[in-house]
Amino acid sequence: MTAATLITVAPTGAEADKSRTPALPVTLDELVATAIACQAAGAAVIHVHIRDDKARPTLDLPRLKDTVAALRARTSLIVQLSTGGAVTDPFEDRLNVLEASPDACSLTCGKVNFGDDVFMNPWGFITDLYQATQEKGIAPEFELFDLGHISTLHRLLATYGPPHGGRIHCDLVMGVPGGFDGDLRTIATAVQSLPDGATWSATGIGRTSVPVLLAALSAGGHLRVGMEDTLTFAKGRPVRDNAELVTRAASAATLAQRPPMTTAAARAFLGIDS
Ligand code: KMH
Ligand code: ZN
Repeated sequence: MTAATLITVAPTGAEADKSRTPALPVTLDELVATAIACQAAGAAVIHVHIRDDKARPTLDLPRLKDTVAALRARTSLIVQLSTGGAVTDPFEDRLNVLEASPDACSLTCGKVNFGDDVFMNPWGFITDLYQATQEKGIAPEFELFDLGHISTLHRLLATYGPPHGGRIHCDLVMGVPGGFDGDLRTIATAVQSLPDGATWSATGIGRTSVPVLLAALSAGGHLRVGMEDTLTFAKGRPVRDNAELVTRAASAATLAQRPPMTTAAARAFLGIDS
């Protein structure tokens, strides 16, 4: 079991509505302020989705480049850009995200029902994206929403070899209607199916957030939290800001005798240059 806990914050996502969630960081200034607060609270990685001037999700490349630069200038967080985007984003735009040269990116290993929508990730897109990460020296994080995604991950590694950085790091996204349930039994099943040597974090969507956090810590996993995944801190109590979710995760990790990893330790862990 790793002696420290890698905490990723996913502060914005592509789904939450700013008009109903004023604390959601959607401007660059809001995102940078959030990043600074979350690093101070114990995060080492930031999973980034950006919004346009009307707070709609976008994959606009100049904006992504500005975002990467601003986060690097003001924090030492590992900048992980989302290549998942929103369910409506074309594959071409999602591939193009890598042109913003982040440290890391998400790479979802299969399609999944996503509420009333479908989040599309066909094999050809996965392989194009994976090979581009290898060519550009970007560390992928394998996003797993369902058990079949783990089969695809095995196939991907067997076909194209190890990821940039050498670390096979996965994120179990649990509690999406149509994907993994967010419970201990499902975590145990998923984890025993991962490739040898892989490390993993877990995040629980909505009400599965706290159960998944506690189960992941108990099972030796790492953590992802943030307003992309939950807007409720406790029943009837909206999240105040992303930093309070990171603070809670850091406290639980410390209680579990696996305190938050520093950003420098996280870079070494994931094989990302400083
Ligand atoms: N917004 C979801 C459709 C990722 O960032 O890579 C996809 C998602 C996964 O959030
Ligand atoms: Zn995301």
